[in-house]
Amino acid sequence: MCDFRPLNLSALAQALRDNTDSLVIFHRHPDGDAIGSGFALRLLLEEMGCNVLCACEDEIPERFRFLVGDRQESILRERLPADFAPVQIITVDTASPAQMGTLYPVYEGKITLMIDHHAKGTVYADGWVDGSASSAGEMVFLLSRELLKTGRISRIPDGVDKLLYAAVSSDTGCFRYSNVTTATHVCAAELLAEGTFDPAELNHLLFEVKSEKLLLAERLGAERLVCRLDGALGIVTFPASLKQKYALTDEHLETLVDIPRSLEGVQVAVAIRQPSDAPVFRVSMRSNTDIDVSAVCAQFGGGGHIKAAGCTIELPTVTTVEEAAEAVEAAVKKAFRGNL
Ligand SMILES: [Mn+2]
Repeated sequence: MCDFRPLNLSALAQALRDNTDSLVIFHRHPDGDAIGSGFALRLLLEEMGCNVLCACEDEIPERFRFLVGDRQESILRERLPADFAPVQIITVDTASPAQMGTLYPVYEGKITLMIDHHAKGTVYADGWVDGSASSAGEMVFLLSRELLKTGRISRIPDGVDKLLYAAVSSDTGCFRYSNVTTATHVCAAELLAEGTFDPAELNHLLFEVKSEKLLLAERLGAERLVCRLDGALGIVTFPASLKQKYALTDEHLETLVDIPRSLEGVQVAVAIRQPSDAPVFRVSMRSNTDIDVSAVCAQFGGGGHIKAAGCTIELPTVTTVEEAAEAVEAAVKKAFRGNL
């Protein structure tokens, strides 16, 4: 067993090295928080004289491309320059080694620091973990101001505040979720204070603009919404056959869970999608009350936050999305007998 040191903000800032070849890693299937906080940290480290690249198991989804622009063409490991040999390796928004995919075995034991806001993770490096922070973006925001205050950088680099606002806004559902605190709003206010970006335009791009395919996926999903447990459990299932019929990608199916989540009376919202013909089912779960859906997902080896969690169901007894839905219903019942 390795003992990793928990660090606070000031210790983390001091542990950052300047003028060092560095790599910033964030979790696979990257979201706005991972991309925003990861690329903001990259710019901060560059301001400290580091040569920095970002890496992830999966490419940046199309809808987040506008955040990164031409800063880095690809974040896939195999696309990094062959002669790039980082000695400072920092992860953001990455709660466990599994979330790094194949990057982890490559960099195992070499990860310098982790910065994360997931309360229930597997610590794999020295670092700053704060389960009360809304997002990794909120933490990197505090880091950016600490670096400025202590003279490690003389200015906040162009683009950092917009990336951090995008990160915080993404992980809080545009400041609507229960992870929003006073500190989150203070962070957002300070990011806006410099007037370096247009928050209305940014939130429009993050939350309102949808591709035709995404709208199609939402319509198909809404038609497949079923309720169980007297309406307390809402489930949308999406089989591989439907995905193939309409030429949809996984990216189009990532927000399906918002459909049952918006239905009146639903306490636990579930989306179950089947990425390919194989009997493997990806489950997203949201809680509209104080029900801990990470405990439900843990029954299938998954995890996450109390109100937002996920897992993969891959069981010999489950071969269809309908069977996966039954397994989820049983798991929800088991976890909350009497409370639903
Ligand atoms: Mn996050």
